[in-house]
Amino acid sequence: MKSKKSAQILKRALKLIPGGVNSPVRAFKAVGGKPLFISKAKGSKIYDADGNCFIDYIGSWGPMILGHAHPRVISAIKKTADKSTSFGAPSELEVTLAELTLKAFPSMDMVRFVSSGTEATMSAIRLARAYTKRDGILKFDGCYHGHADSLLVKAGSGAATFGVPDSPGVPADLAKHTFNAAYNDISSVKAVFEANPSDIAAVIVEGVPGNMGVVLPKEGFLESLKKLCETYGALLIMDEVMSGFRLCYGGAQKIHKINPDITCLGKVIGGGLPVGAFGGKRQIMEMLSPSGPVYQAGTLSGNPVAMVAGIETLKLLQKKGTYEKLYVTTDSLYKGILGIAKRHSVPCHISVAGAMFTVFFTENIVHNYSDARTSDLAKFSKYFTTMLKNGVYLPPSQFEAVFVSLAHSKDDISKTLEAVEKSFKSL
Ligand code: HOZ
Repeated sequence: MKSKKSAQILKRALKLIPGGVNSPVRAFKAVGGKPLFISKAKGSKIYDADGNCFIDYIGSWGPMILGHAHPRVISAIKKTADKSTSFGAPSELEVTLAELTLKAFPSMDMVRFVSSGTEATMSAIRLARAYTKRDGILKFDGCYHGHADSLLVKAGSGAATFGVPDSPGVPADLAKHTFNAAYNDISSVKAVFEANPSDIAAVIVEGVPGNMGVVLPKEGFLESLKKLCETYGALLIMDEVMSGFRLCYGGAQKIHKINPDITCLGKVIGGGLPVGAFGGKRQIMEMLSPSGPVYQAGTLSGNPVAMVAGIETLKLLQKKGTYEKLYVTTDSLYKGILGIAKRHSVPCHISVAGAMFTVFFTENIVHNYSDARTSDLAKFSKYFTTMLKNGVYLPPSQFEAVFVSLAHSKDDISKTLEAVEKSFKSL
């Protein structure tokens, strides 16, 4: 595999950008490699600066559910951009995307758009604190909700990958308001509530965690969480930034029949442009400025180009058979991997949620972050590296998810499985 151009760009980048990248996981450090610099992507394929072509299973970490550069999304973006790329003033497109979002998530009466998932969760926490007049929040070890200070406590994703789950720079005075519990362990949640009965403003949980790798909620876990929140007067915030339109059109809350007080969205809702959203019950949302006193704002919030990319993506996702196709493709891929693992006696557990999954190199069923950490990270790095050499671009960390798109063809899946065969043979 040629990598001369990527290496040259990296050399320039390292002088100018910390670690040469604008988001840590993509530096490939966790798998002992060097990042590839991408030049273009189309459908299921991504191309780097040296002209190498890969079957892409990162999909920009979730948003590219239709595949890269879908013609309808691109044409809508171009038409909108012709009318200016930003107004800093309201446009009808925001109302259209709000209508689509609220219809998909009946738990929300109102929504506000922001520019990233981080902004969505950060604002949701502020709102919950204001609404309940409490400071505490409860999050789960290994869950990642973006990089706002209150949420960078025992966090997953890049924070877990790089061993900084409690990042320096987060004031201890703030972090002390973040309580932690073990995912899927309702008794650990109960214990926090019992010790702090009137301190917790909100419990924040990923719809289906994808940032310690994918981990499925145990039967009844989310329901019990909601009940505990009600008992103790705390809000339930479901972070569906990743799971929102990926598990199904309506997210984890539709599948598990949960009615959260606030929902956070991102990724798919922006069709690959920077969009986040948070929404919930009217009496909570109306506390937001300018209706109420809780301040939250953004120059690029509701950006017209981003809104139209989201609108077109959601419209295409509503087509009959869309999710069934995604599930069939995902099933054929992960079941194929399990078969290969069995043939080569590679200990392997795969957690699947809709069109995302994680291969853990462990015999344990992964129910929480400490289970996820039993995965053999050296095996993961070897797996990643062989897959890349054989034309498959996977997330470069054990604590992330593989994202399947509508553009992945049967041929992509068989080529991917051929690469898995080679990779597992060498593990
Ligand atoms: N934190 C993101 C995955 N959960 C990675 C974002 C990126 O590097 O683009």
